[in-house]
Amino acid sequence: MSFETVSVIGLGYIGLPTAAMFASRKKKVIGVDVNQNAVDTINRGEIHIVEPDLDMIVHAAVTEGYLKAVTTPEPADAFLIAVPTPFKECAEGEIPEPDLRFIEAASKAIAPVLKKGDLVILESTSPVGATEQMAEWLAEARSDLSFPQIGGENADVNVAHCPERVLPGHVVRELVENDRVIGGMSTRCSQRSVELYKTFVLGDCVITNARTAEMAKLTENSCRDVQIAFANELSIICDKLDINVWELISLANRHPRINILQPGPGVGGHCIAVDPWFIVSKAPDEAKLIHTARLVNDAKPAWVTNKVKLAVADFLQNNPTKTAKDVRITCFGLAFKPDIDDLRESPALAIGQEIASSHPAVVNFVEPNILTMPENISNNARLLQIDDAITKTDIAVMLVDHKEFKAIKELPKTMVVVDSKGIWK
Ligand code: SAJ
Repeated sequence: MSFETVSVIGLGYIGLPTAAMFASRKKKVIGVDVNQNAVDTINRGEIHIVEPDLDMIVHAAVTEGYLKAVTTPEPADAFLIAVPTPFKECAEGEIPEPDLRFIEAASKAIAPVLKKGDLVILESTSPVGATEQMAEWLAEARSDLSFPQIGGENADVNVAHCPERVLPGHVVRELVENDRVIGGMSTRCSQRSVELYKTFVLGDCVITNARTAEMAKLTENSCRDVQIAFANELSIICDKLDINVWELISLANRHPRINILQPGPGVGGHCIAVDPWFIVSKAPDEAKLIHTARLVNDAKPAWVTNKVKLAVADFLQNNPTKTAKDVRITCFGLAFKPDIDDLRESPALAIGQEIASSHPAVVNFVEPNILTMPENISNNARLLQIDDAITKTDIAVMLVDHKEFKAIKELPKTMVVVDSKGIWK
């Protein structure tokens, strides 16, 4: 049975580009989101997120009539669920537990419009067992239909997990080129999912079961987290031993089998700092390395903040006529990684907030990718352009290696630099 109509539930950083790719291949796509503002924006042919090239694709898809957005699900042949999977609030020191309430809400929302022959795919990054749990929620809501946990190969509705793996900033290209891991709850579920993704995916669609597909995604992001933690730990050791960590890593990386990642102010974004906890919470006694990597990366912002405080103390010692109120600090970068505007879970933002709330003078910020300061940062902060900021800085705190900062050739000789990204060294 072919897929005439595809519905994507959750029109965020993954769901909207995915919906747009299906629409660009002339599938009829119904995008569903609880956010009325997002729905209205998309229906005007515009987008509510920043992602290169996506605006043109969405605009074409909407004006040609292949993509529409709604707030309540409508019947379709395939449903892709791409909603957030955050973790639950927990006390400091406790292991965060995944929060599946958005998957549950999406399952309950599509259940009434499901029909025999439909395919439901969970794309959201999920703890092991979430796809089976989603199938249970669907079965509870629709006792008239059979699902793979009971119906197996002959189920009325097929269910699979196919995690998204695209890198923010490169989503349009990676959606097409990356290989996909397809974890069906039965062989037929997998085969039908491959057929669906082959609408636009040029990479391989590799079949496994749902639990392995869930774990594969968590493994990829945990692997990166562990490797970044190694680089961050090295940076702290090298600081103590008076060694330039960036020179050290570039030397070690000349070994044919070594490829160390780069240290920084910590790990941000909504994926790498979150997903490893989904493994740790399921296997707390076994996941020792993954757990420690999370703690190492989460501790890095406080280490950088402390470096800034030490730099202020040094500055005052070298300038005895000045008080802390006279020290002009500028933080370079607020985003969670270079050349994007995304501030979610950004270590640079956390460091900036801490400096602005503890320093007795106004703190300058430079972030070329945003126009106004985020509301939750202290009043004690102002956004400046690069050139202006450089003339008004005693202590520069380098937090994000944006291309504009890398292009700066020379800094004033008197400027003290706390460089968490090693671009001004
Ligand atoms: N970072 C470092 N040092 C490095 C590399 C990254 O400190 O050498 C930091 C970044 O500055 C950032 C954080 O890590 O704060 C995460 O950035 P990232 O570029 O590593 O990853 P994300 O979160 O943008 O996207 C990741 C990707 N996963 C992997 O590369 C394994 C992407 O493919 C996933 O689809 C995405 O998570 C996701 O949605 O899960």
